[in-house]
Amino acid sequence: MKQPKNPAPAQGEPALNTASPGGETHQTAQGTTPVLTTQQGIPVSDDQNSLKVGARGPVLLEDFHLREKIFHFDHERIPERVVHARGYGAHGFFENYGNLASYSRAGLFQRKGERTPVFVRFSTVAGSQGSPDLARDVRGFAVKFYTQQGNWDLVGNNIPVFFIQDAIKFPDLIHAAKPEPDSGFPQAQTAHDNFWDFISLTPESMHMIMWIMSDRTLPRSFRFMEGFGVHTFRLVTAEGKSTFVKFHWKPKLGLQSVVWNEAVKINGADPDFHRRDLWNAIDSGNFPEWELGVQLFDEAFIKTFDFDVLDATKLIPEEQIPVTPVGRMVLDRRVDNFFAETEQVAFCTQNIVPGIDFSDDPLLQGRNFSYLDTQLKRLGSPNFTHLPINAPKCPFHNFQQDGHMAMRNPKGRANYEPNSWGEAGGPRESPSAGFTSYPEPVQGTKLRVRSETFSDHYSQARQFYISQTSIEQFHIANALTFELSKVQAPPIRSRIVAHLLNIDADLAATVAKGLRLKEMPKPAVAAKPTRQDLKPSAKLSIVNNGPRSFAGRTVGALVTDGVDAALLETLRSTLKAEGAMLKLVAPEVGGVKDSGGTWHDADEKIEGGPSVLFDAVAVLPSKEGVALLTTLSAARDFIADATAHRKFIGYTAQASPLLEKAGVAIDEGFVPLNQASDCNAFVAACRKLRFWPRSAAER
Ligand code: HDE
Repeated sequence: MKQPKNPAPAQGEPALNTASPGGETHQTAQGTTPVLTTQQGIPVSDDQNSLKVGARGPVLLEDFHLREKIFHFDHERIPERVVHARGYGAHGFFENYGNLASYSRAGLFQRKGERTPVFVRFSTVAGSQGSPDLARDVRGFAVKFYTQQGNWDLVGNNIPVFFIQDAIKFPDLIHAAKPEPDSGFPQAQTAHDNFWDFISLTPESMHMIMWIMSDRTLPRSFRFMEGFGVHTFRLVTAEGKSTFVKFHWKPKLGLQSVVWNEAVKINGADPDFHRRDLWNAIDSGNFPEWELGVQLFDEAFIKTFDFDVLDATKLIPEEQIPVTPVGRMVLDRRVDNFFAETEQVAFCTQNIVPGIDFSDDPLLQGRNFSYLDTQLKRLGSPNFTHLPINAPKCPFHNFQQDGHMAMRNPKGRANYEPNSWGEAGGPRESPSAGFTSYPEPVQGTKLRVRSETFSDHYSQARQFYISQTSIEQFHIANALTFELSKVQAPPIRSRIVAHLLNIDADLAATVAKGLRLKEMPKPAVAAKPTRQDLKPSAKLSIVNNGPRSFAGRTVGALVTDGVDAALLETLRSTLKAEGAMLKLVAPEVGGVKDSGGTWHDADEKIEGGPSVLFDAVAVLPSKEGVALLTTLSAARDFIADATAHRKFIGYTAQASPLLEKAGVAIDEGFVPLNQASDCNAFVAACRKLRFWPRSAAER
């Protein structure tokens, strides 16, 4: 092919500069580079200077390019989501296993192996758009399925229960959790008076409180967390048979969380830790994957179940109704543009397709009103479905027209029906293919009341707590003590301990001691006494449901010039075989020369790559290199933090002066890496993720 006369500059090279009296940079269109234009398509000659009277004179109002550019910039922001403002999304597909067809007529569940495109957005709830990723918070797990019968939005969380039972309490809950209205802080934290004041007066939240004080709210990454539809839904067959269902997402790589001290430090070192993780995983071809599972049950189960399945503060233990996998979801494409896709995606709980239906859960019913309303506010027009990320990927036809930013309007004369224009008259109803609500018989007195079947607020909170390993119970007690230590009003602290007494006496005593409560309160008045007969459920623990391999995880290796070439090579290949990654952390980002003289670019400079960013670490300095590292506080912190966070640490004999300087005691979580053959033992240890026995309290 003939080269253009002035080829476009290579990537990373600046475009040609042309001289100017003011010395500013002008880059002019060359070769195939497009010419810059205004929104109206008018070519721009100079994008560096506004139109003035003389070089130093006032700016002219007729400068339409300046005005258009600034006008557009002024209007770049749309209101952030009132909750779940901070989020990150990716595209992928859902692949149907084929075993749900006898329960639902939904198209995506009919043909085995069929793939349905999806867009997923993960989020935190309380923080604003710029808040750090590792706030202690529930994570949103919202999935939009672009099915052939329209969009189905499963707008779930990474926790299977919720704080409240009735949507009317949602504004109060969120007001209490968000920054206090007078001071405007704290950001992205529940550790403040208003939140705990509200909670102390809302006993229905106690089950959720156990979950949010657990490590579930500190996920290591989106890839290692479960998702839940939370509410009871219905599946409906073509013959009209209904089965109740709860939806679950199970991560292929197992569950994993970070510890609190680590979370606090990650927020400083990399506030984008979770979004970066998702981006990098997809970018490197390690596509995150979950299985969609269902708990199916009928009226007969509902009659015998201990709790009301319409109460979103309760779950159904998997021991009672097992989770059946019905498909898998793979996220294999990152967004092209964060705003267009992740920010503008508009999930709506009321987006369901034929074969799926709602239950009477009052929280779900309230949500069905809220989501459509919030999208109008956020996206500014009832035409938000015209945005590509929100538009169905199946054929769709209706007579809705006009409004702000309408990209599609009906063609021809028919914009109503019934009409008598025959073929040209546009779309018509379909009693057979169309959505029909399950004809649930409903009758009753109009009442503003909470059902008595919702009144047991403590039994499942206790069940969750006793289902945790002692490590996790310790973390829950620490989290409660920390959060309540930030509460200024002592009566609020006591009221929470009073609720804990209805959950577990030891937990209440530990928190009371941690807060140094002068007096143990009486247990909170309970609408129903706590049942002591609910058995632990192993699926509720993260530690019990961790990975079996180190796949998808990362080792950070601290290296210097002279790092053992064979060791580094073997460590890299052993990790690769495991499906894990190696990142090099060096005194300078330019990299290091190994013992064989080969150059290795570093991924991080030591100050920018603290050990909190990795799942395990390896310390591989040369004899000369370690002398330098011992003088660097970041290198000492690297070791001290990895030790304090109970990580596995691979180390060479040459690393000893640094370990000594960091003041750490060698234990079985430290794996010697003296020769290449030691790498297997190190990676095998890493599969356990943490060496918990390092902390006496977690043994
Ligand atoms: Fe939401 N929720 N929510 N929520 N929610 C929103 O919709 C609301 C609830 C959840 O990534 C808003 O588009 C009410 C439970 C996720 O874009 C808003 C109630 C669960 C997302 C809203 C709840 C969720 C939202 C704000 C009580 C888990 C983010 C912006 C009845 C099952 C979706 C928006 C995304 C977002 C209302 C309770 C999950 C205001 C009224 C329970 C994952 O409409």
